[in-house]
Amino acid sequence: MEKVFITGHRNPDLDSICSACGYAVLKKNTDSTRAYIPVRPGHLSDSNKAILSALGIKPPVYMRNVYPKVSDVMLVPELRYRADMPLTVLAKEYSESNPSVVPVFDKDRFAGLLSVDDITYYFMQKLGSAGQIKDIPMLGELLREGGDPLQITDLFEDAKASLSGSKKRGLAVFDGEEFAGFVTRRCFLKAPSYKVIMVDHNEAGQSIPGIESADVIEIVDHHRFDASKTDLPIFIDTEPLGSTCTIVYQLFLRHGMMPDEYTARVLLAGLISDTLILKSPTTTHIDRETAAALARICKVTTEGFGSEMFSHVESLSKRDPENAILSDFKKYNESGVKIGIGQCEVTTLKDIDNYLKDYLKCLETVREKNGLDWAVIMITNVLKEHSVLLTTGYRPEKYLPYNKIGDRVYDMPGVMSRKKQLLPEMIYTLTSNF
Ligand SMILES: [Mn+2]
Repeated sequence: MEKVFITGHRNPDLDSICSACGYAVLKKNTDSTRAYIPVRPGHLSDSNKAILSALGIKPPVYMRNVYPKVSDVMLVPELRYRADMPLTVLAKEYSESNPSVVPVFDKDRFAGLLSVDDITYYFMQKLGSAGQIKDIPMLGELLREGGDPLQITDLFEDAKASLSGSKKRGLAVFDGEEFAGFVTRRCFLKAPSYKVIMVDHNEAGQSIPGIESADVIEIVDHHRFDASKTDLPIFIDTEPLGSTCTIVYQLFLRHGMMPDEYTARVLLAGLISDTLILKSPTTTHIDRETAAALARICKVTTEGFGSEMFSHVESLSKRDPENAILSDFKKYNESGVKIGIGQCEVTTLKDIDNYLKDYLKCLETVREKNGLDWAVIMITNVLKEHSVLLTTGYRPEKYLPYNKIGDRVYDMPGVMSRKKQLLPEMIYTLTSNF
């Protein structure tokens, strides 16, 4: 069955994780012709791991990239020819399909790929030295040095280059130590592309590596729209709602379906997390109604569910700064300026002096490592609707409309949303001529 991978953005937050899982359930319910597999292209933060495990939610599998791999094009032999078989056993196969290579086995162990060149070479050598051929050789006698074998996870393009750079007609493919199949030049005529549904993001730069070589067949998102051009018409549902999980629930309704209790809990977790317990200004009445409906299915209250969730959030003083900053870090390119904005949720800002210095220092490292002009992190108290902004030194920083409360530190009471509140202000400082 054809596989479709459903992925959120690279730094998977709970909305990304949960909308991918929830949408996979809806897709399975509405289309049985394909296998829908939720994946995550990045690692979960410790807090999110703790939240998911407390809620009994299984995170999607990690997927490194969607570049086509050797395993997508390799051939798996139907028959296993053994080294102690005479060449005559190949006569039928050669007259029917004229294979360029045939894998040969020594009992169960892979012995080598036998190519038509090897056979020709053997007979030419014999004719050259003896002037005639008396015996029919065994397959094992015909084998010569093979090229370097590939691994099933090798990328299509790399493998194609290895094969075309060698004199061989084919290369063996291994899964670790085990023989898995082989490739010939014909396998590389056309690169296969993975089918992908993007949720909770639509920009290729934030997506799973290799997205440019994939077929994006759907987008379900609630961010500003900056998607790549597609070859075919595709299903797109982007709405300015508080979470992608809200949109996924609305899509359940559109199909005349209700999520089961587990899926409702998954969607509610993403919704509560992205809207910061419905307090973020990104929250709409549709988010509130959706949260209420999902809470009813799970037999919980939104508030109770939210406080339980956020009680698993670790204090920033206990976390590794780089890890914390990067756990929910988004990059933007605005008027040629490369910006990175991280957001960390906390349940108090009182202990901020304990870690402020370390985080400011680390923010500079993060900026440098990522080739950014400007990096900031907003530390948001989700219970009090209050954030503090730490920033690297960057000239327009002083035009931000917030109270400076320390060197490269700003107070942002009431600011909860990176997307709706902070990012527009940062863009404004960049595009205005002060
Ligand atoms: Mn989201």
